[in-house]
Amino acid sequence: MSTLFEKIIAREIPAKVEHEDDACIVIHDIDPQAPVHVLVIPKKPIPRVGEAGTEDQSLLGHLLLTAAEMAKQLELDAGYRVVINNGKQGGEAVPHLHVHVLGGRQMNWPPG
Ligand code: DGP
Repeated sequence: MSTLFEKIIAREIPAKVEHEDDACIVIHDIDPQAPVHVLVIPKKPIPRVGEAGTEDQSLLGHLLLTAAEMAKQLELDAGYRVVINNGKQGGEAVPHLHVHVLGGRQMNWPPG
């Protein structure tokens, strides 16, 4: 069964798309936790970063570089946070790897 994000990639479920290329899609989060909150999602359905393999090395790099590019595009010049939730205790709700990019407000530490 395909994940929610596979359905968004296939345009079976609508989303506000900020960017798309051969390897990933970037959408605005439906429940934003900051004024800007986008998700960088690989088209390859890797469940979580802990299940990525060495064959995914360049894809993982691409996701981070895309996250930084999105932050520039969305004018997060004052700073931003990049987050990957992994597994249940990590707070991962959708079992398809995604990189959160959050900005537009002061981020706190430690995170909740
Ligand atoms: P995580 O907890 O790391 O698995 O993050 C999943 C994120 O996905 C969460 O911030 C909310 C977002 N999300 C869940 N359902 C939808 C949806 O249907 N559309 C969009 N755009 N985002 C969604």
